[in-house]
Amino acid sequence: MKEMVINDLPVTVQLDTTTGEFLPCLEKVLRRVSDLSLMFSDQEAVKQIISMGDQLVYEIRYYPFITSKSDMALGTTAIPPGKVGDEYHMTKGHFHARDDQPEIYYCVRGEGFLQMESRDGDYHAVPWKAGTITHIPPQYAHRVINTGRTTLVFVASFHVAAGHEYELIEARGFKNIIIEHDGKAVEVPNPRRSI
Ligand code: S6P
Ligand code: ZN
Repeated sequence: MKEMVINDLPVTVQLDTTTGEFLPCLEKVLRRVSDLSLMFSDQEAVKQIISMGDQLVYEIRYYPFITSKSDMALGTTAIPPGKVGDEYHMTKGHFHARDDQPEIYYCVRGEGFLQMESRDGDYHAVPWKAGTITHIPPQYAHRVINTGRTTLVFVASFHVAAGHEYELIEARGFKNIIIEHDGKAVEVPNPRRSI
């Protein structure tokens, strides 16, 4: 995240639950297929999509509420519908770098799954729809997948100091992947984990 300014006064923002945009917003990040190239199973599809213009997979908006004594942050993520090969659009997925940092995710639009997995392989895939709120405990990697036909939007609440660690997910992914099969979302074993 960008340089942060200390503000000890209350801050209120207004969220558009259709788009995930909120105002005021301090930072916006776009992630395209090339930013997730190691995350998708179908590497041929990844190469083809990048060569054809590199489609958008999701947008993130952040507001770090930095006071002189605290560092809560708000993030919203909007994942438009789409696939890479048979795999649905999804976030990269990460652990928090600090081992004492949980997070709350609140789905405000769309449908899909929240995958969570601890470092020693305790795996959960929670079906998600508007109104679902999940507490992600410390040291559970987390990834959201949009299996629906509309944009999936969720709100995240976390501490800036939690940090992001992407390496283990880049190296092994989650236990299962979620793909479209005969028009339906199905969970199948991650081929990278069965080697
Ligand atoms: C931060 C929080 C979210 C994600 C965002 C994108 O801890 O979990 O704001 O950063 O949903 O996901 P990713 O895996 O690309 O960081
Ligand atoms: Zn997180």
